[in-house]
Amino acid sequence: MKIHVGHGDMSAEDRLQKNGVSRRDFMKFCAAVSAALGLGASGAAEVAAALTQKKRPSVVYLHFAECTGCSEAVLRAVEPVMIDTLVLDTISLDYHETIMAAAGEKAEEALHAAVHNPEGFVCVVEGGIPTKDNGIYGKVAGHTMLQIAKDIVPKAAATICIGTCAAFGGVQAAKPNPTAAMGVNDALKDLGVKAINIPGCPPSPYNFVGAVVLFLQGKKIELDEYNRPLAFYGNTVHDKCPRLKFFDEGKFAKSFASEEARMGYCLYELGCRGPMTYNNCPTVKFNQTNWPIEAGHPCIGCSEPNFWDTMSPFYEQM
Ligand code: FSX
Ligand code: SF4
Ligand code: F3S
Repeated sequence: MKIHVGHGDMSAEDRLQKNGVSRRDFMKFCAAVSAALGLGASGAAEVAAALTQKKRPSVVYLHFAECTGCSEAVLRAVEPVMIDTLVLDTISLDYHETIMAAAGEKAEEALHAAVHNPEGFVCVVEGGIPTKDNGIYGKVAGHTMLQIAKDIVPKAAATICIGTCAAFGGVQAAKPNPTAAMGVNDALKDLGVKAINIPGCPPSPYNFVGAVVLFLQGKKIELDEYNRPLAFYGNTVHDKCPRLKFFDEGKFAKSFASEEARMGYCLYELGCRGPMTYNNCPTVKFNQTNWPIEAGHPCIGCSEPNFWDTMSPFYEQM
């Protein structure tokens, strides 16, 4: 795959430093990504090398039907380094409707230029694609999301679906799914598209950055049957849950207000879907700070296909 070479003489580390990210914080972040990748502390240097390499891939980031929570998860992550600074420095983000300064025709021109960049580009998709009635229920700049996806995604050197909506359809695909919304791989299956899925509603920013790192390293990314990288989605939430010992001992919280809930008992009877959900939330956490179950909330299965239908009613034991 060919990648676009970024401009400017400054090294990536200098640019990060200029944006207030110290070498120490950067290495801490790389260690966290390395842990998410299952490489342990020794992988941090490799991650750092991938993220600071001179060649910066051109990225086209498409928004379809969703809540923009995935962009928020990446852009609002603050500790230990500003992931947005890092991500924006590592890639050349040539088109992103939420954060780009350009609007109207200028935005369209930026998209056109990025897609026709002879060095190639990587496509990131956030959001599901309404497909009913030729996709008329979702439009950007007068074009249906379905048509935009058909035009752009097959031209990309690689496509990453960020979030459950782009991966599997998400909330707009929940029953009765009035717009026949679906994930990218389903909507474009006739075009031979095989996007990498990073589901979660929203997904962990580390899983997204980790996928970018694997891509930059040119490594083969092992995927599960739903195209999720096994590095992040190889275990269930339950497998690594800190409340697992209570589950094994049959100690369950009966209500959120109970003493048992306060003591950290298992949330299975309050509707936890951790046993049937593949994700690395317990080990990676969001912002390395916390995650649903540690905060006292059951896992609702947000990284699984069609979880709005298959995992609900939430808060009821399966
Ligand atoms: Fe929202 Fe992203 Fe959920 Fe979907 O997240 S957090 S509805 S996965 O596409 O913006
Ligand atoms: Fe498993 Fe959920 Fe209980 Fe954790 S809280 S042990 S994931 S059932
Ligand atoms: Fe989602 Fe469950 Fe993790 S709800 S964020 S997969 S704990």
